[in-house]
Amino acid sequence: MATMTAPAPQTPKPTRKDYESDQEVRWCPGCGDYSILAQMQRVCADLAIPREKLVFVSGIGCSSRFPYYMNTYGFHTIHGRAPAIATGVKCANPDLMVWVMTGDGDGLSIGGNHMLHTLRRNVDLKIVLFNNRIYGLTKGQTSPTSEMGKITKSTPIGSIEHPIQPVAFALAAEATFVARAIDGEPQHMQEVLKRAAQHKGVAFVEVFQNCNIFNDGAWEYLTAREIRDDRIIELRHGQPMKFGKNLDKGLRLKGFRLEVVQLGQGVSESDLLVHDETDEDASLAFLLSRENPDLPVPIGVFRSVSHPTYDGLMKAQIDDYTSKRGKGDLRKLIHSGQRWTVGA
Ligand SMILES: Cc1ncc(C[n+]2csc(CCOP(=O)(O)OP(=O)(O)O)c2C)c(N)n1
Ligand code: SF4
Repeated sequence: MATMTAPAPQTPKPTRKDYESDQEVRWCPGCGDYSILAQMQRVCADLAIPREKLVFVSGIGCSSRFPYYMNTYGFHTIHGRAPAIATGVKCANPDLMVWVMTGDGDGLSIGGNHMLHTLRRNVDLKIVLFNNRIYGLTKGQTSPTSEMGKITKSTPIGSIEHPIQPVAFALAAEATFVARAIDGEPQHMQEVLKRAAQHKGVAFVEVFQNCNIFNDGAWEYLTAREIRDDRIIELRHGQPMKFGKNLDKGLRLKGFRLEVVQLGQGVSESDLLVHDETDEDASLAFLLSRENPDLPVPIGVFRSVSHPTYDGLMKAQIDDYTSKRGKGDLRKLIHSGQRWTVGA
């Protein structure tokens, strides 16, 4: 008689709710952070990432409250130090997917040095930088992305600092995945976060995020419905760089610079630049990342290349050394060499 085997129990596909914690969300009503949280929860559900494999690490700031709201592992750490702590988490637990959630102040001011080295080392971390061009938590002082001349509580007669461009910074550090999204474009943000999650190596995502209390409308000059199509260009790998309401404008190279051209006036699609996110040479991506009032602002994936990861190289080095020299003995090491006894 044929034996019947019972079908293996099916685990239901997770939903966004599975990734929501029971904590009350304490961001101001209308804050752009809500959108980032919602898209992240959707992406985790869509990719069915097991909750016990996920860790969110943050520094200090409104954005850094993020780990409380995810029903996963998480650390709310110290100002600017999330990349360092996340590096430790990832190196000690290579199976985990580790996200760093940071703000423009947290990640680029006090944490700028840590961010730089994490990016250049290609630690397999996913970094989301909430850029609201202000310090939100401390009630509206200038941040490293605030525009020149900005009036804030810390700059009552105008900021005299030139702002940093987070995407240009990440590209200059040779980050292997660099992208940009907008809080008000949820579908596009999901695509970008999914790509970041799937990237092997450091993934840096800048999100234009509105702080409606201390810097309301900071991105309106790009994102307002009436002008959005003319001010923003979506980068798509392998596609010509077109933009505009009727997709009738494009970008091409003129010498070492980018220029906007109108299609149809002696200019055809074949004259336009074609986006290649896999180009090892990040020069064009860097050109695209530069702020220029004459050019549209790119969103999407600027760069996605494959390099060995820091955590992978570290493990390989330790494994190789251990196979040659055997397992180490920390106690023996500490008690070896010259020692002193400090008397009373
Ligand atoms: C060592 C240290 N210095 C300064 C502060 C004060 N502080 C708290 S959050 C913050 C900046 C937060 O700005 P940002 O990273 O842009 O985050 P947002 O609140 O806008 O999300 C500062 C300066 C601190 N908590 N610790
Ligand atoms: S202060 Fe700004 S960034 Fe912070 S929660 Fe409120 S709206 Fe959001």
